[in-house]
Amino acid sequence: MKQTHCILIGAPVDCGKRRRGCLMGPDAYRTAGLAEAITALGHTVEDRGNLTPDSVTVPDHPNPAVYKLAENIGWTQTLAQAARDAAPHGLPIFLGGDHALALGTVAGMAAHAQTAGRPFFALWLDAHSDIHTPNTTDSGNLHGTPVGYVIGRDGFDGFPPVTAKVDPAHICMIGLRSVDGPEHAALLDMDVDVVDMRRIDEEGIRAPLAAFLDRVAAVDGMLHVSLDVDFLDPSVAPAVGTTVPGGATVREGHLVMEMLCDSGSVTSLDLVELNPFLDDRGKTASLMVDLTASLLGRRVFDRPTRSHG
Ligand code: HAR
Ligand code: MN
Ligand code: MN
Ligand code: MN
Repeated sequence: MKQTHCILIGAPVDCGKRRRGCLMGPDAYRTAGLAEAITALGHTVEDRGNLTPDSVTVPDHPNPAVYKLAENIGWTQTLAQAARDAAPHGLPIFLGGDHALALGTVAGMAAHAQTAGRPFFALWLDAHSDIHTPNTTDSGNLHGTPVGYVIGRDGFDGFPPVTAKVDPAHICMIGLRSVDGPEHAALLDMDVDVVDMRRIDEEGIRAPLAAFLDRVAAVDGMLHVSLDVDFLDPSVAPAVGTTVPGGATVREGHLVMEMLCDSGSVTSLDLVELNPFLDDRGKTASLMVDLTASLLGRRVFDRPTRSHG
């Protein structure tokens, strides 16, 4: 793939759920050699270090379960701005941090796409659909809400207004196997392309992804990829608080990344939910680095004729 300037942005967000440890994620990716893997592929890397959230104060939320609302709002502001600042200069890679970081990163990248006059798409690689609102979540964990926020659902009072709402028809979710009742109800009402594990079992992971990538390419869309560790099976990626059995295999993960690379459409990436405190000798962090390398062009064996079509 063509030489790319990769901008690493540390987002040690740990307020999107109660189990602590994702704040160590950015440094685990650095320790696992993310920058070195990228430069080995001929790209350039700029590490902007770790961000800290804006400090905001908010009134109590009507849903008493909601956890750390102010901190989540602060991170959303900070990361949306960081995304907009970085996007004109290269490919931002957001090093999480839990998935609450995507309220900011996706909102910011969508705003950038709007300014650039290009359609915006998002690929959600996750066991979960993360389409709650602060009103519908039982757990109160806001890492379950980023999709709800960026498509403009109600209930995000106090958060920055979403200036560039993401069209649900421009979202593809792959790997789903844990969807709450209110999320299921919301998804039935909209055109999100839901590729749950059953569809992967029946159709393979290639066909639905290829169809989505063709839609993105047809309109020269900008594609944001949000890769949640729990997309992968916990046997290969144990370092996550919300493991769900029956996830993607290592090879499915690499195939997705290789197809994304071939598409040439990816303009930003989140690496989320890594909890290094739960890892097994760094194996999850290393796998996430390897998957990122596949997205950026690492190949075992290149055939000039290979494509996703
Ligand atoms: N749906 C559940 C909840 O809202 C679990 C959400 C878990 N989310 C993540 N990210 N781990 O996908 O509490
Ligand atoms: Mn998630
Ligand atoms: Mn998840
Ligand atoms: Mn459209």
